Formats: sequence, structure tokens, C-alpha cells
Amino acid sequence: MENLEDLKSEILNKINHSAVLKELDDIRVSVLGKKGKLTEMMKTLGTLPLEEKISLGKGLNIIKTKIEEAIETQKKFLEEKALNEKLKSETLDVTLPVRPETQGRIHPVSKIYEEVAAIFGQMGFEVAEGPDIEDQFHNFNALNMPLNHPARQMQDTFYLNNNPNKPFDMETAYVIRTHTSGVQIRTMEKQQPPIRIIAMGRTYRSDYDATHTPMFHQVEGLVIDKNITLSHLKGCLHDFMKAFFELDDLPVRYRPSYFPFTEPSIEMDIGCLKSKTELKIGAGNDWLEVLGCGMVHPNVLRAGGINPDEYQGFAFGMGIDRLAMLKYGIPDLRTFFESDVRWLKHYGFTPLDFSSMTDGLSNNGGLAR
Ligand code: 2NM
Repeated sequence: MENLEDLKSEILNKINHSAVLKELDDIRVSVLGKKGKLTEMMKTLGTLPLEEKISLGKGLNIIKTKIEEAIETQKKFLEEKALNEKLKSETLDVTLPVRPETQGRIHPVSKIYEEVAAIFGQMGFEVAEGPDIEDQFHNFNALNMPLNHPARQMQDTFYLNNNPNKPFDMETAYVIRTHTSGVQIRTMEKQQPPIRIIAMGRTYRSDYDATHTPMFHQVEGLVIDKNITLSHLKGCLHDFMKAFFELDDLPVRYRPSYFPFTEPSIEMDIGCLKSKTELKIGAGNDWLEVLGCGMVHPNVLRAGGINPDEYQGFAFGMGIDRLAMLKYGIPDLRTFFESDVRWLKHYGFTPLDFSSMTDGLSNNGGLAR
């Protein structure tokens, strides 16, 4: 029965060339289904004489088995093909960036804020805040700066005329704060020792050149407890400078100074190497002034409602903009506040460079260049 052979190869050919599972199943139904070709032929066996019945039956059974095997093989092949196509279409490139690079940049001053908060935060300091507009008690009097103190003269301080209907009164006028020290006074008023805070923010003085802008940023710190000494101050600020400049070894020296709110008052220098073209921090025979500090004056403690016979402490203050200039090599302070996007693109940081004491403070490679 040669047409049985033809039928077999025709069906197997169709099976092997089927491209999708649905097509294969249609072939199966058309051959082996209730009304399939092979099924119909099997049905005719009963009407045949015995010998033909045996030989055709045998032939049909062999074809049926072959077809079933071919269908099974092709089914496996098509299932695997479908799975591979699905996997391919769902592939993720895990090496792609989290999101497209952002255009915005973090200002160097904001970056220093984060770094300073991360360092003092790990030392157990809390960040305190206060108003930019201050009364003269919190900005001056409480800080042991009486009315005729030189720093209260008109040329430094911005006074606010709070009542335009009355003549300006120099003694009761509000000021925009000349330092953040008012925040420390407000903290002492609210809270008895132990106190361990830093205050960061905008401060204002009437001054303008390459190293002074009328608005600048300060960080000040205050530690008050029983038996706090100058040694605590020195250790704390040396540790801060080493962490901030990311140097294990940083020479420091302290010089006597004067501030009305501290006694004794000192200034801290860090070691550096100055050349015509470069300033290298941490090595060399030159010194750079970085901060002022001292033991809080008893009059200041008293003004904040703290008994100076029971408690004492240290305080310090430094310029954040100046720290940014030193750490990131920015030559002119005035450019900080000109809002030039080219400057920001050059000196700014990408938003994904976090500052942390364990994962890297400045991610210096993260300078967006
Ligand atoms: C400085 C230098 C020395 C200072 C003092 C205080 C306060 F309010 F606690 F008395 N806050 N900050 C201080 C001391 C600030 O800046 C150069």
C-alpha cells in the first residue's frame, strides 16, 4: 500500500514544518482526532476482509505510532522555542543605570552641609535650627556683646526697620543674624545640659570682596556638660578636621585669640603646603586658619539660663563656604551665589552622591565633571 507511505510522509512533513503549537495541534486533530484522517481510515477496517484488515490495521498502527512520536518531539521543540522567545523578550540589562543621568546638580554648599552633619552626627551632635531674623538679645546681648561693642556698629550688621511709621530705633530693631549663635542661646533657654548641638545656616554681614559676600554660611557648635574642658574641644575639632578633609594625619595648631562670647578664645590652623599654583592640605610647613573656638563665657551661659558654677562647655564657629573653597578648590567666593549653571555643572555634585561616614563622605570621584 504505497499511498499509505505517501500519507505518512505527507503528515510527518507537515508536523516537522509546523511553526507554532497551535498549528501542530490543528494537525494532530486533523489526523488523530474523532474525525481525523487516520481515525476515519481505522473505522473502515471493520468492513474489510480479514487478511486486508490485518495488514492495513498493522500499517495504520505503525503510522499512528510514528505520527504520535513525531507530534511529541515537535511539541517539545516548539515549547522550548516559545519559552526561549519569551525569556528573550523579558530580558533586563541589570548593568543599565538606575535612571537616566539627571541634569540638576547639588551646590557645593549643600554638599558641605551634608558632610558636616554626617561627621558631627556620628559624634553624637544634634542639628539645631533658628530664625534668620533675630532680635538683638539673641544676636548680641546674650553673647556678651553689649550695646557699644564694635561688632554692633552699623557697617557690619544689617538692621531691619520693623515699624516704618516710627523713627528707626537702633536699639530695638531686629537684625538679620550676623552669626548662628542665636540658635545656641535659644537651645540653652529650652534645654538644660548635657547639650551637644551644631547650628548651620545663612548669616549676613555688610561686606563684599573675593573672600566675603553679604550672605554666607556658618556652622557653629556647642557642647555643655559638667567638667567639659579645652582638651575635649581640641580632640573633637581635630577629629572633625581629619574626617572632613579625609586625612588620617593632619597637623593642627591652636593660637590665642579673642571673641566676646568665649574665654579663653582660640583659633585653629591646619597644616598645608602653599605654592604659586596649588594649596595642598595636610602636609608642608604652612598654616591655614580654619575656625574660631573657645570655652563658653560664663555671662553667655547665664544669659541662656544655665548655671556657670555647675556647668561649662566649649563652642566653635567656622565658615561653610570657606570650607567648600578649601576642600573643592574653588577660588572665588562670589561665584558661589551668581547662579551660573555652567559653574554649577563644573563644581556641583550629582544627586546620587550621598555623604556618609561609612560609604564615603565626598565621593570625590563624584565631582560632576
Ligand atoms: C565662634 C568662635 C568662638 C560660639 C559661641 C557660641 C555660644 F553661643 F555658644 F556662645 N556659639 N558659637 C563661637 C565661639 C563662635 O565663631 C568663630
